[in-house]
Amino acid sequence: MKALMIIDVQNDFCPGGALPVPDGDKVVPVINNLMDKFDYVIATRDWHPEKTVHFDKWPEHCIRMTQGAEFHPGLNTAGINKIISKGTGNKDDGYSAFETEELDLSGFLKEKGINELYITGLATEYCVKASALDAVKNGFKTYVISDAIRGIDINEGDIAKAVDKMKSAGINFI
Ligand code: VGL
Repeated sequence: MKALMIIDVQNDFCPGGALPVPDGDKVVPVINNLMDKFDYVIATRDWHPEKTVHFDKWPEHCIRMTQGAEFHPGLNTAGINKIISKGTGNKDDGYSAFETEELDLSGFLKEKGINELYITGLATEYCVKASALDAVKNGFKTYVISDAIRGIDINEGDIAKAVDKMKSAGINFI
C-alpha cells in the first residue's frame, strides 16, 4: 500500500508566514490533486511550544494553536487520514516526521500494510529531507515528488545538496 506524506504545509512556512519558504504555497494544488491516488494520506505539522531551543536557531514559527501553525487554508484537509504533530518538546527540533512523540510512526504505517511512502511538502532541505531519510532507514520504499516540495536555500546550493543526499540514500525523485 502507498501513503502520501505531506510535510508541514503550514501558514508560517508559506509566503507571509514567520519562516516563509519561497513559493511554499505552490505545493498546495499539486498535493490536493494527488490525495485521492493514495491508500492513505498522512500530514505532519510543526507544533512547537512557545519556548524551545529550536527558536535559538530559527525565528519563532508554528507555535501550537496559533494561526501560523494552521495548515495552509487551500490544503484539502478533508482528504487527510491522519495528522501528526512534531517538534512538540522544548528540546527537540522535530525535523523528521518519525521523531513524533505521539506514536511509533513506522510501526503504525507498517501495521496498515503501507510499504511505500511518497513525500511532499516543506521544506526540502530540512523536514522533507529528514523525513525521507528516516523513511528509508525504517525500510519504506521512498519517493519524493519533485513538484510538490519547495526549499529555503538559505545558502545557495542547500537544496541541491539535500537532493543529492536523498538520492544517494536510495530515494527516488519522481
Ligand atoms: C522546517 C526549518 C525550521 C521545516 C522546520 O519544516 O522544514 N524548517 N523548522
